Amino acid sequence: AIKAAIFDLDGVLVDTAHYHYLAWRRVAERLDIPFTEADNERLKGVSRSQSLEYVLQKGKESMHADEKREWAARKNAWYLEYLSALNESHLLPGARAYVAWLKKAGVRIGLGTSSKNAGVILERLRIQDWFDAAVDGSMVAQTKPDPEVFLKCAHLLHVRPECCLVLEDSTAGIQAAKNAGMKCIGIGDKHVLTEADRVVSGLQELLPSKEASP
Ligand code: B16
Ligand code: MG
Repeated sequence: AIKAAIFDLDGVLVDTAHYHYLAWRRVAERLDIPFTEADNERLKGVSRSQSLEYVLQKGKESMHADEKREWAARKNAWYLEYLSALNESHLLPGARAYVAWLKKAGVRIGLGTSSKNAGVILERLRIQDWFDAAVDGSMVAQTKPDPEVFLKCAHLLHVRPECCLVLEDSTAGIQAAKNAGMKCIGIGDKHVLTEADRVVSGLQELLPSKEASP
């Protein structure tokens, strides 16, 4: 039985995935590297530094470590610029109701995100108190698809991995959940998120009117 639900942040609880896309596209444009929606899909759930490596590889661009740090910082500054307008209205449909329903059913709630900006985002959305445990990009050594972030969260929740359900919008994140031995529901397009146990278009589809139990 499912005892804990671990939520990804960007693209699952809040619509920040689009801001990441805008910021990376801006980086790619400045570096004269083509950047498509499909490229963006590959960056979802992946850490900032690994994402930059992907963009540079695509452009066959080599760069010194210092310069990489500058571009990563620039991307984050642009991303934070987009985030400055963030508020509770940016919570994705069904997020609040689904979490409330799980809590009522006695399911523990975790956060498993690659983002190092998670603190700011949770604060802006005023949802810090939703989580029994939260693990973000500053607390792990490996990025998704490595299972570290989800295993660490399960450990903090005192729930065995096989009793955890992960909610994820990215291919890398779904692979991370499966690598952790967890169940995973993909949020998005079922033709893209083929490795998930099940795919829905949004959390609202998981609400009890349509579902019997977690
Ligand atoms: P930051 P998630 C991930 O968050 C994003 O999906 C990914 O696009 C981003 O590069 C990564 O966080 C790192 O974010 O630059 O804010 O540290 O989907 O795992 O919640
Ligand atoms: Mg995500």
